[in-house]
Amino acid sequence: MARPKIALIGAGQIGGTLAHLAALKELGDVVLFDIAEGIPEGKALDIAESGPSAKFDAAMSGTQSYEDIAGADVCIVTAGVARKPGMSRDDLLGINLKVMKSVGEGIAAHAPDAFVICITNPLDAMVWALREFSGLPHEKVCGMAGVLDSARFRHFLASEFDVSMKDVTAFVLGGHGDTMVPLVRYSTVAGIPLPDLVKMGWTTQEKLDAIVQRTRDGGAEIVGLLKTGSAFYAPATSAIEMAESYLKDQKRVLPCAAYVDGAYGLNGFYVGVPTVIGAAGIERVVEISMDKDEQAMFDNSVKAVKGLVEACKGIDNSLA
Ligand code: A3D
Repeated sequence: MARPKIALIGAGQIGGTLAHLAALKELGDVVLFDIAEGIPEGKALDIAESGPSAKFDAAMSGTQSYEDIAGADVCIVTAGVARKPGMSRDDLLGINLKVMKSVGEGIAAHAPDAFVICITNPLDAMVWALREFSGLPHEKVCGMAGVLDSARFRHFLASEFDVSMKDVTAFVLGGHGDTMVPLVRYSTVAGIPLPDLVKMGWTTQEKLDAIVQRTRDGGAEIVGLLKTGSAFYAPATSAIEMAESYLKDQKRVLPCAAYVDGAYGLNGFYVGVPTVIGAAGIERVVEISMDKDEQAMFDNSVKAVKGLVEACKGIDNSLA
């Protein structure tokens, strides 16, 4: 059987890391697409030359032509601009909306059967716009944010408790941004919910609140340190986890920006929710019950995302 084909639209910091990880994990042959001449070709060749030492079998190529993504099984989209210090994710809206239009049309023309994972910010609005521009089925287009946000939460919790990150599960809902909703009640260490761990004296409520806030600010913390761009290792690793679940029909339960129609009282809207990712794409949206405070935070997050979607419609008439 031929290897799967993975098209990476955008060969910047995240795109290059995605290509490297896909190769190391032998997920398939990789095509890097970018408008910047030489960058995708150079990264593809560099990674291919690491193959003999890393011992992977995967073809790597770079291109400026959408024709070369033909028949891709997975497309991961990072095309656009990333945040610089002082910029919010929402500042990127106008620029990246135009990019989503060209990317959506390119995918529709050459890889209409692909499972598409959008990473470009502001995430929840861009994944919606990308789906609109591409016309692909809703279950085949999703956004990566929840896996990253919950990985950050898990990392901070594991450090606080001095336990393995493998035994920490965490739950983050809502939009990717300042209004994201880390759900403490559904986050555990080996099945023990965080509120119980506070009662057991493993941490204090104040420390837990600080970790929740650090998770919300996780992207900005990295931007502040790097100064020239935003996070890329963890975002790429998160998207690869989602792509692998699709390609291998793992049916992992992963939070992502998915099209929600019916659940959570939403009618046809992209927002961060727990999903099952398998061979059919987003196979299920998992609806959990929320208490009053959690629901209020989620509603606030949905409102923020709705505002961004409306802003997109104001910029591009074809979306209205
Ligand atoms: P960067 O290294 O700047 O790469 C972006 C690439 O896109 C560059 O190589 C550009 O040449 C290319 N590009 C620009 N316009 C086009 C186009 N029309 N077609 C094809 N390629 C184009 O950025 P990055 O890789 O660090 O980040 C990429 C995106 O991911 C940004 O929008 C970030 O804000 C976003 N991001 C999202 C998360 C989430 O958790 C959702 C995390 C980190 C970054």
